[in-house]
Amino acid sequence: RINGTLSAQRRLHSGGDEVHLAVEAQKRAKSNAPTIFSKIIERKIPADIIYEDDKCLAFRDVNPQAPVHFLVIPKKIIPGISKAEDDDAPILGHLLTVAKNVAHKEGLHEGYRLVINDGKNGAQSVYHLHVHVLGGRQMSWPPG
Ligand code: TR5
Repeated sequence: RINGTLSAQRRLHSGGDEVHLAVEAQKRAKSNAPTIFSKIIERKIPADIIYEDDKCLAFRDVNPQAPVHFLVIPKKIIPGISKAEDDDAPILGHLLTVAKNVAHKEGLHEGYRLVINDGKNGAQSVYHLHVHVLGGRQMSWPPG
């Protein structure tokens, strides 16, 4: 109960559930356990996959923040953009190329937004690099 109250207070002061999720996710990341996205790549858990090649996968976000919201992830395990090596440049470029090709296929002809959250301050909640593609509505700026 005390712990519950403390963590609720921390949530209140630190900005919301995304931050709480990000803090918990960062603890899990330190254990190097495979993430839920590894399980999606291995088809151990289902996802709505809309594109796949030998290097990456795109699937719809389970909690969409826009009429179209999908994620593009590398099959190689890179925990986040800050953990990418300089040698990862080709795969990073490939993720962006796939993101724009699938965005086109999804009919996002009026524009869209790409987002990569990193670490606690970026409110990253899954420590397997992913590019969010959000579209189908007017975006605003700045993001929260
Ligand atoms: O907060 P970051 O940037 O790390 O984004 C992680 C994203 O993964 C969030 O937008 C979640 O909604 C999304 N997510 C989490 C799970 C999940 C998913 N998208 C598709 N399928 C998912 N499964 C099966 N399980 C999840 N835990």
